Amino acid sequence: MHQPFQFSIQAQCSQTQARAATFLTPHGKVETPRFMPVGTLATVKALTPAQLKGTGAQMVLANTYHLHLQPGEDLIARAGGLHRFMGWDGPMLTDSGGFQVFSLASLRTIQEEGVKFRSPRDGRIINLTPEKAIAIQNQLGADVIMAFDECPPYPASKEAVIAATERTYRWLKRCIAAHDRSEQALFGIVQGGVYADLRTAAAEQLVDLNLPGYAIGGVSVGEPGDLINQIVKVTVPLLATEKPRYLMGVGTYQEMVQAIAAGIDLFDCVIPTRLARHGAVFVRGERWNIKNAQFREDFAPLDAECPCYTCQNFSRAYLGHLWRCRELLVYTLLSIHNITELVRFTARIREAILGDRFLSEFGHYLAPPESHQY
Ligand code: PRF
Ligand code: ZN
Repeated sequence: MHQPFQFSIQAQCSQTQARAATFLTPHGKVETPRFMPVGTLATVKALTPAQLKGTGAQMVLANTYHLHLQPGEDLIARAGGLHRFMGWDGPMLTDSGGFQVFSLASLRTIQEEGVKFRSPRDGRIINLTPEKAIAIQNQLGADVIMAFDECPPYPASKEAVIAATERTYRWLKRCIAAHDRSEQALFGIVQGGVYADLRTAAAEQLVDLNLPGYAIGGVSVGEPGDLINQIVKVTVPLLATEKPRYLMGVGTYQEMVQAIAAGIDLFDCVIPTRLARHGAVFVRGERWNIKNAQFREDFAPLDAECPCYTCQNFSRAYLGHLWRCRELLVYTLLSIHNITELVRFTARIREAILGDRFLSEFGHYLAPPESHQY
C-alpha cells in the first residue's frame, strides 16, 4: 500500500531521546535529524537548485507570507506549483506566514478571524486567516505545510501568551477543516512561550488531533538560550513518538544537539545564508569572517575536511579576494559552504545515532561552553 508521509525510525539512542528516522514525502525522502535551508522567496539565496542539492540538503523551506506578497500564489500555481516554478524537485515545506506576519508586517491587527496588515510592498491591506494560509499553501504545493499560528513575542505576559496559545489551537482546527489535500501533510505548531504548563497543555491538545507531524514554534525569539532547551525538553515527550518533530527557526550547533537529544528531527534557520552575505563562515564550530586580513595570503581551503564544492576548489585567499572586489560569486561559494556545514553536522549526528555513538561524539555540546555558540 502506498503510504504518503511514512515516518520510520531506524535507530533510537540508548541514552537520550535522539532518533534517526526517514520521512517519506511525495518528492522524496528526508533522512533525519536534518537541517533544512531556507528559501524564503522560492530561492535559497545565491544558489541554484543543483548547487543546493550538492550541499546535501534534502528538504527546503519557502514562505507563504513572502510568496503571497510577491509573486502571488495564483501565478505560482499557473507555473505548475512551487517545485516546478523554482526548479527544485526534492521535498519542500512552506511556513504558514504566522510567524512572518508578526515579525515583519506593519500596522497589523490580530483578531479571531485572522491578521490584517498592510503589504510592505504596495500598501494594500491583506487579511491572512487560517483558511487563507492553507489555501495559499495548497496552491504553492509544498509537501509539508504549516498551520497558521500566533507566535507571541518575548518577553510577553502570561495572559498574552495564554491568549495566543489558545487562539493558535482554534486556528489550527480551522486549518485542518480547510485542508483537504492528501498529497500535502499539515503540521501543527505548539506555542506556549516560556511557560511549561502552557506548552504541556498545548502539546497534549495538539497530539489528540492526530496530525502527520508536529512543530515547536515560538522559540528563538529573543529568550535566553537555556530556555529553548527547557521548552523543548518539556514539550517533545508529549508529541507522538512515531511522527516527525520540527523545531522552527533553530540552527546553532548547540541548540540542535540539545534538541536532537530531546527527540527533535528537523530544523530550519536562515543563519547559514544570512551569515554568508556578511562574509561569515562556519569553520570547525567557529565563526570566521573572510574579510579578515589574516586570510589574504592563506591558500588553504576554508575547511580541509569539508567536502563542499567551495572547499574542494577554492582557497581562503581567493574567497577574501572575491569579497573585497564585491564579486557576486562569493555569496554563492560562502553559502554553499555554510549550508553544507550545517546539513553535514546533522547528517553526522544521524550517523552517530545509527551507531549508538550520539552521546560519545556529540555529548560535549550538551554541557554549555559558550564557544559552541556562533
Ligand atoms: N511559527 C511559525 N514559523 C516560525 C516560528 C513560529 O513560531 C518560529 C519561531 N522561532 C520560526 N518560524 N509559523
Ligand atoms: Zn566547505
